[in-house]
Amino acid sequence: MEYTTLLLERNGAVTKLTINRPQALNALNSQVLEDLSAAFRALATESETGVVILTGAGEKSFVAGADITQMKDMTPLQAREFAMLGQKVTSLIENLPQPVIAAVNGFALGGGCELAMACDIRIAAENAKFGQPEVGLGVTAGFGGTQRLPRLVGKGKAKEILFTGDVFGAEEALSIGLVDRVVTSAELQDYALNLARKILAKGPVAVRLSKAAVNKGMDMDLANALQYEAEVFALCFASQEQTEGMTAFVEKRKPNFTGK
Ligand code: DAK
Repeated sequence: MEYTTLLLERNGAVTKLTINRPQALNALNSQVLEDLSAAFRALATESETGVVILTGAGEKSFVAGADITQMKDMTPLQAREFAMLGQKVTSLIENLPQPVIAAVNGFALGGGCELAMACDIRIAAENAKFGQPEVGLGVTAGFGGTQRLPRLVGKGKAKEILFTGDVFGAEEALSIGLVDRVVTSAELQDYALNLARKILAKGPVAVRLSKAAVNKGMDMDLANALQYEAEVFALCFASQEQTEGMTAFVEKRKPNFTGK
């Protein structure tokens, strides 16, 4: 499928989505959000895609936030619709069965930071810049930032970031747990692709269930989350993958996973 504001590239079982509005630093307007929503809905049922990489076009920006030009004259009802569209996209990413890697290639501000936070793993180029500058524009974060940021970096740090609107670099993002690794700009896309391939070499059913267990478990109390983990673990024993993985170990060979 063709998208107006997205480039979709397939590299074996890795699908890369590139937000392609470099003239506006890949800011999220309604069209980008509609395209992302359609793309992730389609990917959810695509068995050929094992891992998704999300990045931004150009060398300067992942996503410089929601489109301020579009938001400027919104009515409260339009703002609500816009926030719901952004939240739909972030939820689609979070609930996508396959892992999603954000390759953050520059500015990840406001809605851009929120988009990256909805992904499973964040790899940042050393020139990446993060922040939630919404308070400087007279609004709160609207695409999940007030909820996902404290879950990633803790309540105090999240409040400091949300109250000050400060922009900070990749090393600081790494030190607070907002990103998982920092690499050079030149290495970023290959690093993300190799990480995707490393994941693809493992059991796809187990990887998908691991994502569900972490995400759902984080929203439960520990006792229920552990019960959920046990159910997910049990479910693996209904897959061919578990038989193949364990048989391969016993036979001292590499497993041949088929995703079943
Ligand atoms: N929206 C629209 N256009 C943007 C943009 C943005 N967020 N960011 C950059 N651009 C455009 C610039 O206007 C400029 O366009 P032209 O003037 O060339 O036509 C082009 O991209 C290049 O940008 P600059 O010339 O400004 O480039 P610089 O290198 O000088 O500066 C910058 C880069 C990233 C520091 C700067 O562009 C900047 O500060 N951008 C805004 C960053 C920002 O504040 N982002 C957060 C946006 S607020 C909600 C729903 C959603 C949200 C909140 C509430 N609800 C409904 C409750 C989300 C809010 C946000 O994300």
